[in-house]
Amino acid sequence: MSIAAPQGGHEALDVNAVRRDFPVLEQTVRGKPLAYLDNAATSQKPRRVIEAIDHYYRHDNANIHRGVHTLSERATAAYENAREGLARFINANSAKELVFLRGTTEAINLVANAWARPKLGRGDRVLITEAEHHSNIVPWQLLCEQTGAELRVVPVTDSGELDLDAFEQELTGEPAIFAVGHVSNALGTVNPLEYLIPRAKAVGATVVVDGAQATPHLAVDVQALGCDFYAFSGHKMFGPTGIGCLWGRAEHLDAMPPWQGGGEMIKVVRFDKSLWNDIPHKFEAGTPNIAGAIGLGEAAAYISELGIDRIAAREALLLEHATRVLSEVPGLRIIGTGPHKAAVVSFVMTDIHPHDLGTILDHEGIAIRAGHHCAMPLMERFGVAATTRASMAMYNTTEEIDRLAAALTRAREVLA
Ligand code: 7TS
Repeated sequence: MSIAAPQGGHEALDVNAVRRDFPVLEQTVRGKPLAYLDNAATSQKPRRVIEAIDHYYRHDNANIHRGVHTLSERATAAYENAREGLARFINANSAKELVFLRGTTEAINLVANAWARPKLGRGDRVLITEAEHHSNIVPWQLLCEQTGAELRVVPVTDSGELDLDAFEQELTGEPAIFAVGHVSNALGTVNPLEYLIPRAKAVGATVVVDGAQATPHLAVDVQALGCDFYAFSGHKMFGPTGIGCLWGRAEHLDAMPPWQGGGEMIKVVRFDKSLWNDIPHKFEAGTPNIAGAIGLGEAAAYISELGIDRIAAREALLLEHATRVLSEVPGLRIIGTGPHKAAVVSFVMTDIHPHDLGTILDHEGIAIRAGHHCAMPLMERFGVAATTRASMAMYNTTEEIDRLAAALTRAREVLA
């Protein structure tokens, strides 16, 4: 295990050592070494995350917060310890501001239902952007249908960045909610939250950030950002599937009614009136994904030990390389060309359908994603039905990117 570089130090990551942390990378697919370039869909899991889950089931498995026996105490400590670690990971004020949920999708639905629905009505506005993932569009659309509020959308420019003039114009309508992605999954654009959030807060909006694509790549400090809610998913940051978090300001979470009822989320249940548990447990009805939370805590510790700055530096290098070599492939057009991007390259190739490319690349052992990336309005904005997307993590190599470019050049010769 590499230890995080000292403050200000920029000793580069040892990529070969990092790759050895990920058992899944040591395989061939269709006779070729696996080149896993689909990290925006889900990232791979380091051995220590797999082992933390394994350890829990082998030694500590018990239900939490209720048992009086040793295993239950251990399971509860491990689960709450994971929460503490994740709270530190995003610099939350307190671990009670961090709710364990299934992931970003469930987190945004929770905010829409428990925070926004009781407050909004006809005449209110919900502002989102054209670049959002469906999970930061559809919950707001449902909310607007239920409350009579109006959904407004900030467009993106030809380079895939938010149109800041249009954003300013929308703020004059004083939206009640501004829901925005930190990093676009489809294009890789990093939104300028340090500008957007204070502006939206100044007109009284509640700011909800979809951080699904940010936590694996950038340092996230929810207090410095100044947003109201921040959602993220474990599986995109080297943790397990089916677990993620909603961070919310304590005063908001305290003021919100529960969303789902059941065990865990109550203090007292009587037929005439029940009393809700304290936050964050008020929002964790039923037996949670205990092993998932423990695995996610371990994933955050892994990222912290590698050093998020060193991860970001490595990914910047991969992005620069991928942008250069893919731009040289004949007939290839990159969509999303802004100056601030995570290591995602989305592209189309003249006369070749992304799904055909995906199949050809799989024969080369290269895993990418082809499709609309759950961002159909964004595809429509760029006049395409789908793109091919290579999304990198710090364990990827320039050789893998070169293999991708070579395979695309050959595909073009065969198909176009
Ligand atoms: N928000 C963004 C920006 C995402 O990229 C995704 C998943 C989600 C929300 C939903 O996260 P979940 O963990 O609740 O499913 N994005 C992708 C993708 O780009 N390819 O597959 C899933």
